[in-house]
Amino acid sequence: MMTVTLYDFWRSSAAYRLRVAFGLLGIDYHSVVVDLPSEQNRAPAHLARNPQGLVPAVEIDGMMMTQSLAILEYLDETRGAGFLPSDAVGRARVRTLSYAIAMEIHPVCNVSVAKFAVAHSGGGITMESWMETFVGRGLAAYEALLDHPATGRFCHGDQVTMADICLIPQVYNARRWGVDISLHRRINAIMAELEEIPAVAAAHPDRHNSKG
Ligand SMILES: N[C@@H](CCC(=O)N[C@@H](CS)C(=O)NCC(=O)O)C(=O)O
Repeated sequence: MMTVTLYDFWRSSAAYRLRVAFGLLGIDYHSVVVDLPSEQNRAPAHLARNPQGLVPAVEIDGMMMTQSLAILEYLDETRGAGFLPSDAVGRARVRTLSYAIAMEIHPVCNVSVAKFAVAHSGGGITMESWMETFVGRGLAAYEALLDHPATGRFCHGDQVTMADICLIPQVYNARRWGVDISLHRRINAIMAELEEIPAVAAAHPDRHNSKG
């Protein structure tokens, strides 16, 4: 069996998605830390893996892959992961939920983006106010999207899908920045179910902080 290598950073939401996925699939991977605070992601060695200078990157099946959602879909197609439902309507819904986080909340709340906004705001914006605004607004919309007959124990039915894999790191970030999500009944119920799963617990950033 070929080794899978995850170019990882403990606090990266996108890398956290893949740690969850590998854990759920029982894929034993080798982790290589790309330290974001010291900008190792901008070093030539990492740019050769991912010209975008972002984590994660994954070496799998003889390829270097980037973009966590593309990798999740690849795992689904090649490993029968069940991260996407078998019906077209279900797949569309799981993608809708996943994109609501990965393409709307996450890019705006990338720490490098938020820091840029804070630095150019003349003191009007703090990291906390930025996160409160965009994570708060995004997860409120997510909670509303979950008000749907297809929501089950998890975001879509009773099986963990890509939507749950996107939700887990986003809730971690909400907690990290003190964003109040206590009234989001559906998100909190689903998170309680997810946190019971050993592979989900094992992927938590606190278990991967090399400085911790
Ligand atoms: N859409 C990408 C997002 C990747 C991404 O934004 N990674 C962040 C960490 S979560 C990063 O590497 N940030 C470094 C930077 O912005 O300089 C994915 O899902 O893989």
